[in-house]
Amino acid sequence: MKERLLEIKKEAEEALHAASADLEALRIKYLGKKGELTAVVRGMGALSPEERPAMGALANEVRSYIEGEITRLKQEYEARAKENKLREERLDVTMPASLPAVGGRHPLAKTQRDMEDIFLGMGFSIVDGPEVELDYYNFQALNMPEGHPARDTQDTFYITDNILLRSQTSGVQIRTMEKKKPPIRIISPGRVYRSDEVDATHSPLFHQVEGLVVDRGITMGDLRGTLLVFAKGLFGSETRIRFRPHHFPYTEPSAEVDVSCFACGGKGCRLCKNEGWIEVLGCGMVHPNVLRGCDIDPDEYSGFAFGIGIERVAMLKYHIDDMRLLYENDLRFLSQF
Ligand code: 2NL
Repeated sequence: MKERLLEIKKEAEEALHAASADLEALRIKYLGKKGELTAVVRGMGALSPEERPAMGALANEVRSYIEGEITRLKQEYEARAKENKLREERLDVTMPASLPAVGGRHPLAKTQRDMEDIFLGMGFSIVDGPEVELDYYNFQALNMPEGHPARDTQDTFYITDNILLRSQTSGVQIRTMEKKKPPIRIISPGRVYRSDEVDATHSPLFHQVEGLVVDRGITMGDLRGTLLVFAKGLFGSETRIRFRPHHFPYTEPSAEVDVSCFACGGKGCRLCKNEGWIEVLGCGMVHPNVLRGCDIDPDEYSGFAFGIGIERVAMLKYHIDDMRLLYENDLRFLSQF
């Protein structure tokens, strides 16, 4: 029996110290109700009274040795597991963070904002309106009745006979004149649509800022002064402007406006194609028929209006030679602004 007990002790010792030891399974194997040590102790009844105490002491020693080892090893395992976990989860809070990529404003949005800020500074309000518009507000109210030649050249997207995608933001301004008595001083920035083929300078969707001022005694001098402040604000304080006669059905007289080239100051360069001047907008005095249609008496009030393409200004300012770049959302392009 003594040999058996020492054998159990030795066997348990080896099993417990094996690398893959399952401590709980070994505890059951040796110390459990049906365990090996328990089986030996049960057999002690057969011993003589003289042998029993020594054998009992040895059995107890083996039991407490196994129990002690299990407890010790369990603690050792747990301590090691905790240490590993701490090591794996360690964070170096002094490490430099990887910064998230920061976006920027789109060159078109930036240009529109710059333009808005200049007009806000002159006391204009910004008004918004529908992109799906009635024929009346896009054409008729602007002195372009059915059959007017200016309608064909504009190649408009019609949705029904009298509903269309606006080809200019003027409808917003007509509504303002219908609703509000002068003085009126507004700009209407936004998307406009024309059925153009896509190329380096055309897109079926583009952006415009239109402006309108109506009050008693408004003259072309006011128009010129307003546009000069605008041009200096956008292209630099040295900028000059010039008016060239033109024709729009909704203004009379009408003009196209050039700014002195902001790249060469007017001497002539690649940007202005050696002209010294760059065309940026169209404008004029609001046609009496337009005022009358909004119930504003042209004998009492006068006004001026203008329209500026945002794409064209953005392309000039940022030296963009192809309009399509503005719509492709290629980050290699956009991240340059
Ligand atoms: C251009 C320049 C222009 C207007 C837009 C306008 C609006 C009202 C009344 C009169 Cl409500 N005019 N807008 C005036 C002149 C020019 O746009 O190049 N258009 C094709």
